[in-house]
Amino acid sequence: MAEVAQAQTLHEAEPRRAKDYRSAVDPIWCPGCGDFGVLSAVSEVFAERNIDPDNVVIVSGIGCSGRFPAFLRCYGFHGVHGRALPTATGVALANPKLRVMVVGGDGDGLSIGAGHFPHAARRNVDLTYLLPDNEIYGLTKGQISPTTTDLSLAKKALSSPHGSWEQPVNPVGLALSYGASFVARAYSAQRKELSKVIDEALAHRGFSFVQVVSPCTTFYNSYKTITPKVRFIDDEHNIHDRNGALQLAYDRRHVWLGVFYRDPDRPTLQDQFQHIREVSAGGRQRALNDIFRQYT
Ligand SMILES: Cc1ncc(C[n+]2csc(CCOP(=O)(O)OP(=O)(O)O)c2C)c(N)n1
Ligand code: SF4
Ligand SMILES: [Mg+2]
Repeated sequence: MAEVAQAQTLHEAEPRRAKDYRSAVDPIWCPGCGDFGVLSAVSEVFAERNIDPDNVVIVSGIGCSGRFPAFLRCYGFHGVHGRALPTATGVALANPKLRVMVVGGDGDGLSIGAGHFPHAARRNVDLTYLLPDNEIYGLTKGQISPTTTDLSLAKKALSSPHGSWEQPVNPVGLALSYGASFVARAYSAQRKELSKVIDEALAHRGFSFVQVVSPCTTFYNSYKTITPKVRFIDDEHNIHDRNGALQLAYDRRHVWLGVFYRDPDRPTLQDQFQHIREVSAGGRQRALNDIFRQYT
């Protein structure tokens, strides 16, 4: 009953505050986990935009970061490992009016779920994909992930007793190569910039991808190695130049933060489906309801 009463207050109260978007469930993340910053930034941006929680669906992967929907007061779907993007694509197509956000970690999105990333990006599904990247499998206690760059930071990595010789992937580089229409990187420890980037990602029509560097204090504490490398993308960077964006993404000396690339004009998958609906409705095909009526 308390939940119902709170939900009613949320609809009546204007303007909404960040805490209005938080559920009654408190995160059980470890102290200092970068995901706290990501959660705060998301709820702040929702509040700044006064987004109606009834129109928001958060679809998450499995992992520490995958617990997101439990902590937010809106619709949520915590599905199976690596399948957040196809699930979210279905949600976004079924009701294009919804604001769909996907939250999933580096393991979820770049290991088991890696096959879905290119297709969501190239189809330009209108959703926002936040990838909290801690360079480790946090939930399963510290195995190396596709983005692990420095094994000396991995506290356990019991699955790699002889070290790792695997080249890490670059999430921003991948998103750019896959044809994402909005690509950005943020850092959980740079809260102001993180909120700004999430805000811009939400404002974008199309597939907006944000890698959020989000250290795992328990199994891969990268704050000290990342912080000195941080640089902010300035206005001189041409945001419409994919090749220039790739160069920034693969700069090994620095961790560039901000928006790398944006193409606001590409039709979304939802636009294409709407077009097909209109073309078929205007042509020989009959609406499904008409067909069903024949058999009732
Ligand atoms: C099909 C399947 N395989 C493996 C697992 C075990 N598992 C759960 S979370 C996870 C990786 C989590 O890493 P990441 O996506 O980076 O999230 P983090 O916990 O670091 O936020 C794995 C391998 C699972 N739940 N389901
Ligand atoms: S194990 Fe790592 S990623 Fe998971 S809650 Fe703890 S600090 Fe965060
Ligand atoms: Mg991870």
